[in-house]
Amino acid sequence: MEMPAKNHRKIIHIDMDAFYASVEQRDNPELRGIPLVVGGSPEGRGGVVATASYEARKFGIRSAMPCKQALQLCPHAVFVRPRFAAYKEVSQKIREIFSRYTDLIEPLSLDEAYLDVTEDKLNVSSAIEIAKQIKQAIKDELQLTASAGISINKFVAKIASDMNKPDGLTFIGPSAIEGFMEKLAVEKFHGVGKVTAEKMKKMGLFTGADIKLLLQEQLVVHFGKAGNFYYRIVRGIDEREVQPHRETKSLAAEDTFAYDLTTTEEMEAKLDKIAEIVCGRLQRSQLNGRTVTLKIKYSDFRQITRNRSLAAPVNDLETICSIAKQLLAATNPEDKKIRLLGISISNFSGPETRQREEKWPDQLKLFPL
Ligand code: DCP
Ligand code: MG
Repeated sequence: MEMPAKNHRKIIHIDMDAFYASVEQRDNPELRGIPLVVGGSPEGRGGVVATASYEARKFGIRSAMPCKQALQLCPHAVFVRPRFAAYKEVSQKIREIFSRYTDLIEPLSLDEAYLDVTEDKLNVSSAIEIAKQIKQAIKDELQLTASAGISINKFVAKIASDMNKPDGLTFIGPSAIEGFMEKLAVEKFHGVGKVTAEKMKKMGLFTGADIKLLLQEQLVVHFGKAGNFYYRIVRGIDEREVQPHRETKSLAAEDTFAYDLTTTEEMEAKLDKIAEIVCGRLQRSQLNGRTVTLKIKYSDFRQITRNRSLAAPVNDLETICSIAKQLLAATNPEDKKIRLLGISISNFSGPETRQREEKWPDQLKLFPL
């Protein structure tokens, strides 16, 4: 197998196999080896499939499908409700396993993460070997399987992890990348949603090779800023870094009232509650903010915001509450009826704050439950 050259990064993307369903099958032996659907109930409306065991996938059952349809495809499938706390616990444990090798871990959801192992804490050096060891640790310690994709950038590593599921390990080395990208169908590009994929196909763009024939300017005309990304990615260029913390720009809470507020007393009582929620979130995220913003929506739907920036960042309830009330007082609140109040804190400094250079979002996942 070809090894990444010294000047290349070593990126691993790990994604758990049939995550919720595998945890259920692990914890409930009677659910093993059978078509299992985790999600809403098949009776009634609105229930959707969060995920299905590989046994259920043989019948065509997929994430986000209505449970009713899943039941039609496989009448003997067993349906269970999700247990998010259990999945969160597993998620923390897999992150602990990752952290044995690197601190450059960028979780994308509970069950997947990018790892930059260009330098690894245990001096294993080979990214393929690290991926093998991580998969083995997940098996031994958590009785679950994961699939790994290994390459020199995030984009290719992510696609690779999906190629040999379940329990897969796929390495796409530097010299294979261009050919790989040329063959790749546009709907497999993460970041390209259904709508964009349809648009591309209408333009005769079916694979990376088709996109490669267009000039960068043409791609920008058709796809906006994303066009620049497509231009580079079909050439195997993706310099996005593995970002250990997602930047949180602001934290906010707001409340729309069942009836319009007319007295300062009522408004302040609501602000107390809203401030409590915002502060709780700030403190849990270990963030301090310098700017407090008050949002007011009136009964005629007009909306205003007022903010104040402090000399030093804060996260204590008393300060935030008192600033919000001062901002409110300055708006002559009793002159109008108020239907919504909100408080947001921004301008952070704290361990989570980092400037992100990343411009291209990873595919957003729908969690319809
Ligand atoms: N999920 C969800 N709704 C979706 C997609 C996913 O609730 N539309 C949840 C359930 C999945 C988990 O997120 O178990 C992880 O999503 P994946 O896309 O990684 O799917 P799985 O891990 O279930 O299967 P795979 O083996 O294909 O990764
Ligand atoms: Mg998964």
